[in-house]
Amino acid sequence: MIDHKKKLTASHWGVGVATVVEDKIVSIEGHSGDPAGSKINSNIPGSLHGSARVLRPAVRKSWLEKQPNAVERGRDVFVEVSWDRALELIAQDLKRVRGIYGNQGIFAGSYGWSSAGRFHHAQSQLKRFLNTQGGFVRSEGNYSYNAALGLMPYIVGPYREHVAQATRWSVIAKDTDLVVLFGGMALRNTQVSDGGVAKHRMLGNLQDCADAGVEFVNISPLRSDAADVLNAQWEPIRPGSDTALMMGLAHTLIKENLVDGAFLQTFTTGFEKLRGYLVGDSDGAPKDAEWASEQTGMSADNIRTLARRMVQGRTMISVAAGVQRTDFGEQPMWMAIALAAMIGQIGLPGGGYTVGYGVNANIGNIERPFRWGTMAQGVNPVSDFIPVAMISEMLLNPRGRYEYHGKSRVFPDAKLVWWAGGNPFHHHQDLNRLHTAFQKPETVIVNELNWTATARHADIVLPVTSAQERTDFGAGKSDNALVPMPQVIPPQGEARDEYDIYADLAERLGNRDTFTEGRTSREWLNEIWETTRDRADKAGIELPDLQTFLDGDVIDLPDPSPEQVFLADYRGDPVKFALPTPSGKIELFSETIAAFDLKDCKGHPSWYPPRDLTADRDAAFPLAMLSGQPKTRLHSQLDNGSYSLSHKISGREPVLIHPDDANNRGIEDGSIVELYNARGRCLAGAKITDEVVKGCVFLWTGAWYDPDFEARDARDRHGNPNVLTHDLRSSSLTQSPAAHSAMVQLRKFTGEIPAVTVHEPPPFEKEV
Ligand SMILES: Nc1nc2c(c(=O)[nH]1)N[C@H]1C(S)=C(S)[C@@H](COP(=O)(O)OP(=O)(O)OC[C@H]3O[C@@H](n4cnc5c(=O)[nH]c(N)nc54)[C@H](O)[C@@H]3O)O[C@H]1N2
Ligand SMILES: Nc1nc2c(c(=O)[nH]1)N[C@H]1C(S)=C(S)[C@@H](COP(=O)(O)OP(=O)(O)OC[C@H]3O[C@@H](n4cnc5c(=O)[nH]c(N)nc54)[C@H](O)[C@@H]3O)O[C@H]1N2
Ligand SMILES: [Mo]
Repeated sequence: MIDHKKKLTASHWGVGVATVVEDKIVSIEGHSGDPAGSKINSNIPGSLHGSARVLRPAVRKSWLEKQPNAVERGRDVFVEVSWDRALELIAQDLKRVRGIYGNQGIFAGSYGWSSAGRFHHAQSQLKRFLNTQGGFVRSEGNYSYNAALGLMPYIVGPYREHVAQATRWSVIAKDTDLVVLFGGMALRNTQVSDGGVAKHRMLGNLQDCADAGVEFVNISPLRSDAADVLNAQWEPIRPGSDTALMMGLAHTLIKENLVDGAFLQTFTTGFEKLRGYLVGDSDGAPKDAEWASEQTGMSADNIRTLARRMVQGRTMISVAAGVQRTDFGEQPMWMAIALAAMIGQIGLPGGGYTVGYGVNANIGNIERPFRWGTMAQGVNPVSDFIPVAMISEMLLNPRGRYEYHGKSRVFPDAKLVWWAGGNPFHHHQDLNRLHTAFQKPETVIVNELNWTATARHADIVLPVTSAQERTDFGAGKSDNALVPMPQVIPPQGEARDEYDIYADLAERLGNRDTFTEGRTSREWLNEIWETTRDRADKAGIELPDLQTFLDGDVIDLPDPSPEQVFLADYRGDPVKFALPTPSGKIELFSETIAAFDLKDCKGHPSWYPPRDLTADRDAAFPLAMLSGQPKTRLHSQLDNGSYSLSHKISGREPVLIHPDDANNRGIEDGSIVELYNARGRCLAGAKITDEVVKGCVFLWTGAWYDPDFEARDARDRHGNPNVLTHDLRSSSLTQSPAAHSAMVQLRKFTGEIPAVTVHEPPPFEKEV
């Protein structure tokens, strides 16, 4: 029986059961069907009802007064206005920008995770609306695994399809002897899956592997990147040195005659060229175990021993997505595939490689049995786009040139920027540079739940409903469950559904029906549900009507391929299942990439040390800073919720520091510290622990950026690592973000500790 005081809700981190008292969510419990529900849910009540909520439409004062440069974006005060006024301002400005610059003047790449729910998806709604208004410049790719998306088609095939075919953890438990984890497989990250996850299976699966005697090696600067149950051997290497380690392993295999020549012959192309580089024929520098030890900090003996172990039994090589979110992040993936090919177990149960285990809850666990219904976004009449991580680059260099996949392209000139469902002042690197770049457009519009730094950098801020304030249905992109998302509470303040906002805007622009097709949001939801129902029917599964579904419980669907083994078909028949690469094989040398003649990505995997390290070796910024995903929230979402706050140290994000690095600097556990480099500085709370390798500090991403413009370098008071990261991309091949490659210095903060201000709303003024 469903208790009607309690209602289901879905988020990217799982299903929750909300208890509501007087129209407020007071708590959210896990769902009984989930063996390991996520505590991230407990951020929802505090954040939805928190003081940072955007409650009314607001306009930046200088922009409203038509003196847009009077006060910088990000520092200005806001004037709250009526919905009528806000929509009229937007309609007029859209007409103005289109009239002068055409739709190429509108940038609405709008990257970000927004919330779960098939219909009220922020980007889809914005894109559909702008498509009915002549289009917009979009962005391509993501911040998660962009180097993989870009590289894989040249060398093995499309990344998304391949990772969906990852060998199942149940197969690993049965067939694998050794799993070598580059970048670990952080259990904390498997709380999350895009669109939702109804059952958290990962801990159970890892426990099964451990019980079956599978051995794990965790090659990562952070010990806790491997779950405790795995009892993994820890090899803490220097960040950004994985390619060198893999080369040392490969060199050992070559030297000791342990390479599977028959596999290389049948299934790959280009090995001889790579071999020439590894043994030093092509550049006079053999990439042997001693050389690799220099680069990585792992002993040469341990490298050789690991290489031998990898050919003794069935070995799975896993590369975490974080490892490719680095300078030259294409290389460790390519080299991992080369290493797996040399071992010769690709396509065998439990052997080969995977890039992306742990990037979400479902990789290697489950897949959807058929595709869910979706709201059509229509066609974008503007074909221009930018690679997603070039946002600052684009704003600062309108009409400038850049390289991308061997082509020279030209940046658009973005005059109006619209962001819905993402937080660039969380996700982008080098935030001081982004702050400067955000001064460039004529108009910035942001739809938000909360007064994030991005909202504070807007001219017009629209308050939108949260997933709990509207009716929807949840279904993760890689999950096998359908989750009712009935409206749980009324909208807070004057927040509105984005669909209704765009319908009214389209009306002001004279084409409401083109956007709505005459339907209400409930009618659209029904349409999407009916499409899902039809597809289920074709798969032999009966689903109820929408209302019955919304009144009911989670619907679990079957797993389409529980025994999946990645590339088993290719191994079985390399002609019939030829790979979609130019040679039809795994390309250890790519003629296509070689022909691009790039400095930062050659025709075969190559070693490039991280950029900050070569620039600042032994110099002012000796510590490598990692900034992985936080255990206590999804990115920056709901940062002012109770679970997220409970881990902060005096209100700052914790930074993990090795005891030796702390002692040298007189830092005690719980001290407030200042991290800095040539790009910026921030405060954080010291957590001293030997789970992080000496020489490396780890600052979780997602603390809302809180710049103190009166302090040096506009020091962030809160602990946002992206004031320190560079926004150079991985390479000119894929132009991917490289957040994990940054060098910093650290000291105890002795000044007066400023209060964190970003969890409170910005200053408002009345209109004069
Ligand atoms: N240093 C460093 N930086 C990183 C990373 C890293 O490892 N290190 N990781 C990168 C990765 S992998 C990613 S994916 C990105 C994530 O970057 P984002 O996806 O931009 O981060 P989120 O915090 O999820 O931002 C989503 C925003 O949408 C808002 N929102 C939620 N629901 C709705 C809605 O219905 N409508 C609207 N309009 N808004 C809504 C939330 O309040 C939030 O502000 O960060 C990247 N940045
Ligand atoms: N709780 C929670 N879970 C999440 C998210 C979240 O925000 N919160 N975000 C989700 C998203 S959008 C994504 S894309 C995934 C990201 O999933 P991943 O990309 O796997 O996660 P990261 O935390 O960036 O990196 C994993 C680990 O890689 C290690 N690492 C970093 N650089 C290097 C290196 O050069 N070499 C080696 N060997 N190791 C390195 C770090 O120690 C880090 O802990 O997580 C998802 N899951
Ligand atoms: Mo991501």
